[in-house]
Amino acid sequence: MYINLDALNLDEIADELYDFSTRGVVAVPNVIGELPCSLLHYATQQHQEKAKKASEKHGKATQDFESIYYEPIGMPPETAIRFIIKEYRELYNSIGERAGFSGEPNSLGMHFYPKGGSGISPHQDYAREKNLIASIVLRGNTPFGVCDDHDKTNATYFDAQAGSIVFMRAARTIEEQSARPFHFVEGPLEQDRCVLLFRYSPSRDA
Ligand SMILES: O=C(O)CCC(=O)C(=O)O
Repeated sequence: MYINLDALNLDEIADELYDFSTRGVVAVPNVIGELPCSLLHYATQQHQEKAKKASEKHGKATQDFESIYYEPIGMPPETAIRFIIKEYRELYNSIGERAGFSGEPNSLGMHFYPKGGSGISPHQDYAREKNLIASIVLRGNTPFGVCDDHDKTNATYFDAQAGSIVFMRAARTIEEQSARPFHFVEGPLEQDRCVLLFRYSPSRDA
């Protein structure tokens, strides 16, 4: 297993994410051990040469990373990535059983942030992404920021070292769309950062 389920209290995670008095972000450290994290990082790096620099401005957000997205996810050749896809799907379902959602993650993003770069400024993820978003941190030590708006009002920071999983609420229903968390990765980054991002949108299955 790459994901250490003992590090995750799924009841608590589900309760907190969909408790609308919270901001809807839960970051859990040490979910992926050092060796699996290195294997995953190595496998993810094999995709970096196909990654493209993200446009500097995206809506109101500014961003500084290279990325590549697999939608639908398909079957990447690297065993480590196949394992994490399978394990994350199971984890998504386990949280879904507790939080009343279904579907199957159908987007895998890989983000490569350079050391010294400016990260990504506060933004909400797209409304089409549903239920749950997860960022699996494979490299880096940049805290994960959460705030109220594009100006970082009331910012708080979660420890999100390599090996962490950051879970983010996404809307399960139309009524929940207004509660999508504003989040950011603040530069200048002390270390390179590499993450795997899992998302689900029913529109991608259509
Ligand atoms: O790098 C991360 O962990 C988050 C990326 C992000 O905010 C996004 O893709 O919307």
